Amino acid sequence: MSRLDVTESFAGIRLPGHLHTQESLEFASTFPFRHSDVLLVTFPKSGTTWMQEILTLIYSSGDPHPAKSIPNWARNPWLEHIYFKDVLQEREGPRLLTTHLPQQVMAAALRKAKPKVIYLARNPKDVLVSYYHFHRMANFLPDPGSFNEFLLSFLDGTVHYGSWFEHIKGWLSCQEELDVLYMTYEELHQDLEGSVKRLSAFLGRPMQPGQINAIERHCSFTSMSKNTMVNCTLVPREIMDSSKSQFMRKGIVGDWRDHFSSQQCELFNKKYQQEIGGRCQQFQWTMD
Ligand code: PPS
Repeated sequence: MSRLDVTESFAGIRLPGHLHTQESLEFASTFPFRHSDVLLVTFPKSGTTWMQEILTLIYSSGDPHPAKSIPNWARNPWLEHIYFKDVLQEREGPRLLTTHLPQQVMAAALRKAKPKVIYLARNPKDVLVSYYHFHRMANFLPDPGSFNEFLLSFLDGTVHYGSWFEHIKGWLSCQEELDVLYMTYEELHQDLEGSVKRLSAFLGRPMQPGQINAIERHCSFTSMSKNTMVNCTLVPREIMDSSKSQFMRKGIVGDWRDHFSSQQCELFNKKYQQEIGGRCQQFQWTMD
């Protein structure tokens, strides 16, 4: 385990060298997708792990065994991670894949095979808060500084994985040309059963009521917090220090209210208005 202090630059964004190399990023951007693939796309801290778990359970027809015995990075691997090639080699059938990369990096590869894409978004204020705490515990990310310093970097788009605003605008722009389902973290919170039904319809995987109940049980925050295949407690402390913050931290909607001052809120809302305006009106989150 190395390269904790290395930062890679790719397509104008910075990424942790612990997880990525130029070669792994290049491989992701030219990945030969199959039409049967399912690609989960998120900006970091948008509920990736939650959706990976739900997708695992949809494809196991509600059987929690794979989710409890295989780490999420092996069953829903990130295209851009160093280990991706090795994990993928053993895979057959519909492949569940994950990426944090922006649309402009992935668009060409996706246009060819048109796999199913699920874009999961979250209120960017909660993303920022979650990302800030993640920076405190993940030693492969830079020191976040104060919350205010981190907020300014987030607004500038200089945090690792780039600008949240560019990420969502890019992925929203391709709804005509790709087979994409847009969902939100807030929607999963509000109606997990309805969200699973929407997903199963999109994926063409009909689910029985008992299977949906099993997914709801296994994918609750409490249950996932105890699952060592997703809660990162098996990651050595020099890489992720759970004494500073937990990976499965709070799992709530609106935690930003306990972090933002009114000035920070005003600054954030101004940027949101400039960059996003009415683009995300279909998403269930509030900026005030
Ligand atoms: S990462 O590092 O990008 O893969 O992180 P990601 O999985 O996208 O986001 C982590 C946040 O998602 C929360 N989480 C959940 N919330 C509710 N229910 C469930 N089951 C769940 N699983 C993960 C996790 O707690 C992180 O959010 P915060 O706000 O930090 O608690």
